[in-house]
Amino acid sequence: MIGKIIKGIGGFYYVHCHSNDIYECKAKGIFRKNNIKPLIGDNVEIAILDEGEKLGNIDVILPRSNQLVRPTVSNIDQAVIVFAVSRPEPNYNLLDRFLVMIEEKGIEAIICFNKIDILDQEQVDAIIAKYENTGYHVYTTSSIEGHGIENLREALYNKTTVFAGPSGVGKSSILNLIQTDQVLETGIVSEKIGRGKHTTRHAELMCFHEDSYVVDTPGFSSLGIEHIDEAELKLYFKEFAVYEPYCKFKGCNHLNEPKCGVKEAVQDGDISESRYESYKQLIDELRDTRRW
Ligand SMILES: Nc1nc2c(ncn2[C@@H]2O[C@H](COP(=O)(O)OP(=O)(O)O)[C@@H](O)[C@H]2O)c(=O)[nH]1
Ligand SMILES: [Mg+2]
Ligand SMILES: [Zn+2]
Repeated sequence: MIGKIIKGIGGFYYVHCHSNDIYECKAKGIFRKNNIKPLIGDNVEIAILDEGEKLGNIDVILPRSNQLVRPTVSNIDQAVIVFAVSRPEPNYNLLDRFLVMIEEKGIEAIICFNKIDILDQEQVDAIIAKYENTGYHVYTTSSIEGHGIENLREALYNKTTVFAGPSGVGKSSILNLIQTDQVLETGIVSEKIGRGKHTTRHAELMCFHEDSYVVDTPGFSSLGIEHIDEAELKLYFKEFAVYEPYCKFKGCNHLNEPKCGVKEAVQDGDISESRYESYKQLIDELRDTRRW
């Protein structure tokens, strides 16, 4: 039988199968001998030892499409980067840093601005505008009022999605809603859910719909980018590529070069200033770390 590892505790792996049953499995000694550790997210073939007790053995780990380090999860299809529109104020540099990291891993990214109940529509629009021409889908939600949750949930169907973002922005609250079957567009969210009690320690995949899994991450404290090449960074600001053909110099890094298509696009308002600022700040940071 084929299934997906959703949780690992003390040498046991919990494998979620199409039947919707979860089997408690051990990994065969051969994995340990070959130094292969099953990961959350792995698609595996299991042999059932006891159908009644739901016990099994992991026989085969199917090839992984990718692997994240924090949290350690494999076969991620996409990431939702969650920021609050307020409380805490969005830190766009940090948001762009998340996007860079995810682009670098070749994973699709979605942006979600939560807590829209705190601001009025105009203020929210001004925030979204910064990502308008980036090619990223931007979702707006309020996990307190239930707004936008259903739209977001539909974007997660048939995929394994990691939720990332700073702590306190509402990741766990959103995930709690995504897992409850009827999301209330009108705002009656139970106390327990609304308060976001759930704290995140171990990575665990949660199946909320057929073939649809989500995983929460503890708030990231730091996001190292120092392994990225200075000349490579621009590749991870996807929207720059459209304007690069208008740069006079081949291999233009869009910094001090004259006749730069990207800088012109920023001036014309086609590339968001805050995105370009993030780019320059990250370049400075890369140069500083190289110097040290
Ligand atoms: N006003 C408002 N507060 C929210 C919303 N979503 C979450 N919160 C609150 O923000 C705090 C942090 O939420 P939590 O889900 O734990 O954030 P996490 O650290 O990203 O997982 C909690 O006090 C939540 O009640 C929202 O949409 N609107
Ligand atoms: Mg949380
Ligand atoms: Zn340029």
